Amino acid sequence: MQTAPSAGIRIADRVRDAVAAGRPVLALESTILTHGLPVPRNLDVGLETEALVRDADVEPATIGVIDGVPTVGLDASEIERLCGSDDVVKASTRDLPVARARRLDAGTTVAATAWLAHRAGIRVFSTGGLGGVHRGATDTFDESADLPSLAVTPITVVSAGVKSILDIGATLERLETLGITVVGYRTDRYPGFYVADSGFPVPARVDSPAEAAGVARARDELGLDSAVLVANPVAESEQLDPAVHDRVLAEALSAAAAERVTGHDTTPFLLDFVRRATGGRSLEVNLAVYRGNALLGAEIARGLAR
Ligand code: PSU
Ligand code: MN
Repeated sequence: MQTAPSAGIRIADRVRDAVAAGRPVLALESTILTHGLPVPRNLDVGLETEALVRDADVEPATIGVIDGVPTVGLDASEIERLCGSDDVVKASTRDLPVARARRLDAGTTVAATAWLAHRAGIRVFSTGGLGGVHRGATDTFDESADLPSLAVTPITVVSAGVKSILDIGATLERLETLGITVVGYRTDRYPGFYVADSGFPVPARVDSPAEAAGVARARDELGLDSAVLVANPVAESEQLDPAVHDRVLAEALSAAAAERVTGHDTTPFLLDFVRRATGGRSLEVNLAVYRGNALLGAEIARGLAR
């Protein structure tokens, strides 16, 4: 059965119009709001990030699921609804059919958001940290669906790398295997989210939004279906103290093991543990990183729209 590219998805008129007119649009995810940040800060972040993007003359499109309907371009009241309720689930791509059939509200992960954004014709997406390969994945097989999804979604994703709660080396190997293009933004080092340098190199670097847009355009010209990941490090002056980082990380990992946290609960559990154990400092870093990624994503979206 042939279906329209956006069948089953609700796209806000302002987003549809901007895409149709070739104006720049930036997709934003909602799991970062529903499962990555504490209430009520999550709502402020959701709305402030949209404002930041609008101030850069780019149309923001926060993506999530309302009453089962994947929605590209949530309005303020819908963002508020997702940020304020305990009944909101976390939806990666495979969860969308169940959410739809049961009319659930859901935050969408990077995997689901990227796919929905692409279906809506959006070319750039900013997030905080990507999902990746969990530590111990050789036993658990716990690798985020973000990775295989990005291999088949031709979009540009701005992130600050992956958090060191994951196995960063294994994540980079999987990105290579999956044929996903990775470039460092003004760096030769892959960032570790809370810290500017994860200890691993990036295969290539770009030094301007225009250069990042050029790589995305080249991907399109080549007809490749994979994502371009732009890894944007936190400023060294704003990063989490590496010594604090290493100590808290070890504690978080042993707490998760002791409490037998598994599956899609793992990432929210570890993030919350790190936030409490750093007295909220990790949260401030998280927000600085996310703002930076939204701003860079907006600039790349403008570069692509030109
Ligand atoms: N990493 C973060 N913050 C987050 C997430 C990841 O630092 O909020 C969220 C993103 O939405 C990401 C998802 O797509 O968690 C990955 O979850 P999983 O590992 O269950 O696929
Ligand atoms: Mn997982």
